[in-house]
Amino acid sequence: MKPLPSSLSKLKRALLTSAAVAGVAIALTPIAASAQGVLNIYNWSDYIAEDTIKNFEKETGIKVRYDTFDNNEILHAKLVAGKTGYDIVVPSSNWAAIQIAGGLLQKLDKSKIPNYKNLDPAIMGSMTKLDPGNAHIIPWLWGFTTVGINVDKVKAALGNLPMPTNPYDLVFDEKYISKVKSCGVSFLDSASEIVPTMLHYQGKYAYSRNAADYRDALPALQKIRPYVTLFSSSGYINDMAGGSICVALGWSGDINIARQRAIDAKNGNKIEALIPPGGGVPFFDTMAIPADASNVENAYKFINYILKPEVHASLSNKVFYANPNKESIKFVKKEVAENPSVFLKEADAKKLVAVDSVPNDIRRTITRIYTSFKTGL
Ligand code: N2P
Repeated sequence: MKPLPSSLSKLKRALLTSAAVAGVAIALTPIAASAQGVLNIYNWSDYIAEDTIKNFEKETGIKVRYDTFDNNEILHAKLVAGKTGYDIVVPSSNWAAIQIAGGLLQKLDKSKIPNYKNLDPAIMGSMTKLDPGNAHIIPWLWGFTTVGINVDKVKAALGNLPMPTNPYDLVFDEKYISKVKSCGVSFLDSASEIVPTMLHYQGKYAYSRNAADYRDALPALQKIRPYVTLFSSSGYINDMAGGSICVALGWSGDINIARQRAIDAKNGNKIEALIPPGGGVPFFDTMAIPADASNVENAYKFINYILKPEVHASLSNKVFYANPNKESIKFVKKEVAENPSVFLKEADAKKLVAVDSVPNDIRRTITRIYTSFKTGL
């Protein structure tokens, strides 16, 4: 090799020396930072406390990217398309069942989740129907699809008509919804929430395998369609809090978030999540690791972190959904623990429809019925 001209070789020497000196820093700093790596999470909107991710990052050195969705259909489509780039996803258990069958979620190594022991065995037992052996999914939070109201606005809109005993009448019975339309009615924008709830209202099994039950639900849905003023699965929280809608077919915790935001804003809107006396339609949202996740070890660290009693409690305290962590209850604020639409009284819990999954052909029927309802076509 031709010797380098002396000025160049001096420069090279200088570079090598400074690299050797700086090398300690260059070699160690980035490796130390990236050794902990990253974690990509895809969760529901309004479903976490402000400090959950911050504390996890501080505790582990892992850098989190956190994205949100607001219905199962969106998450499912992403998982089916593949290469989501996510390491943690949070499907409802009945959707997870389809994803498990399709090989889209990893089998969990429970030895990597020491806090698994904190989970309530009764809840875990009920989940084995959809995830045999609790092999793939760990519950995040749970709640139910129900009706939220702005108490004074609904009273005013109903006029002489007394409040129905069954809150679902407010949204599914033309007699009521035609009245409350004047103060704004919002429905969740999700086929798998609206259609099964209508079946349940009609006295059918919410997860019926009989396509005729779904076809029968369509005329009832079409009848009330003109009175639905908004379809929303997340924005309705602020609309309720602010008073631009007075009735929402929504999720129990979200309605309680709206209640809290109205209290904090001192705007006089009294929001209430109603508990259907005939039982509501519950959901269990669950943490899972996609089959093609890149940061699996970090995903385990996150699952284990969420299962710490004080962390799980902090989620319930913030978003008003019940958690499945039996050790967390002592960290749940008294007013949240005693809110009957968050941690249901036993009599109400018993009446909930047990979560089930439906086969693909029924899922397609549900989508068709919903689209036809929503678009009027
Ligand atoms: C999050 C609501 C999730 C409940 N805002 C529905 N699975």
